[in-house]
Amino acid sequence: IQLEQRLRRAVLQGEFFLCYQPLVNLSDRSIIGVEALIRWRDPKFGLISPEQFIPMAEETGLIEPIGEWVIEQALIDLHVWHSMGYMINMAVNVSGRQLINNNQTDFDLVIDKLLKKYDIKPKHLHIEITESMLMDDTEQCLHALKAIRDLGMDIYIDDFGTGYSSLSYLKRFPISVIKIDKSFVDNMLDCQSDANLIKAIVMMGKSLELKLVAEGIETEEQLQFLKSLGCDFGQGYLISHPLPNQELTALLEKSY
Ligand code: G
Ligand code: G
Ligand code: NA
Repeated sequence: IQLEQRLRRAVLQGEFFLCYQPLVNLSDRSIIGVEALIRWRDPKFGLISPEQFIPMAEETGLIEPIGEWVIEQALIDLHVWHSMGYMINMAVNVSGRQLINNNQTDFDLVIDKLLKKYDIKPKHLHIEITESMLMDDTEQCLHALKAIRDLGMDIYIDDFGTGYSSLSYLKRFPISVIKIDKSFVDNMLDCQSDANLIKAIVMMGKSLELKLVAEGIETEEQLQFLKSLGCDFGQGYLISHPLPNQELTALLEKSY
């Protein structure tokens, strides 16, 4: 209850900010996009991890205003980068509660309005959802995702391989990108079965004409191995930690 009250206050007082983690092309390490990651700085307790407050936000419905704030702030920053000539993509994490919400407003309409407000093309905004989300309330979820896809946005499936994935979801839902969970990348070079699993995911993704992102790349060896398997894109501390907007701007200036 205490966390819930603090979270309500955080929404009203704007205690959130975003960090952006680059996503690079593994072949030449060029930055093709960023993932927006929310941060909460509580005036008394300091930084609180999204792993601690997102579940509470989902339970209480506060994820709806928080999630909308995330998309708007991400588009405000993306508008700045685009106007500087950095035509990168923006990926935002979206909870099931945002797709299937209570306030009778279709998620795609909310997004469409924000895209127009900040003059961003739908192909530059991507949505990350988790495998487990596809398990819940499938029909409504499918409907909402198709509407987003019809706008021209890409949908990523996050933490792939950790949930109860049924491969049929990949066909049934309008997914264009698979993000291989960092737990597999962590162990890949020491554990043959994790390496084989990644190989299998990459092969399957390719045969379904999906793009592949590996998360949690921390070493040069991991990057080279993933590249040799044919994985398209990568993210991780080797490339960059999640950065506040001004630091991301500096990185873009340095990289181009
Ligand atoms: O950035 P960090 O590693 O602390 O993120 C932890 C988790 O919180 C990740 O799994 C990430 O997907 C989730 N997360 C970060 N930002 C958001 C957000 O804006 N919305 C939702 N729903 N989840 C987020
Ligand atoms: O589940 P999701 O992919 O949204 O999680 C993103 C989280 O992973 C972020 O909180 C980010 O800080 C963290 N992260 C990103 N890159 C790395 C990495 O190379 N190593 C580790 N341990 N965590 C990472
Ligand atoms: Na994510």
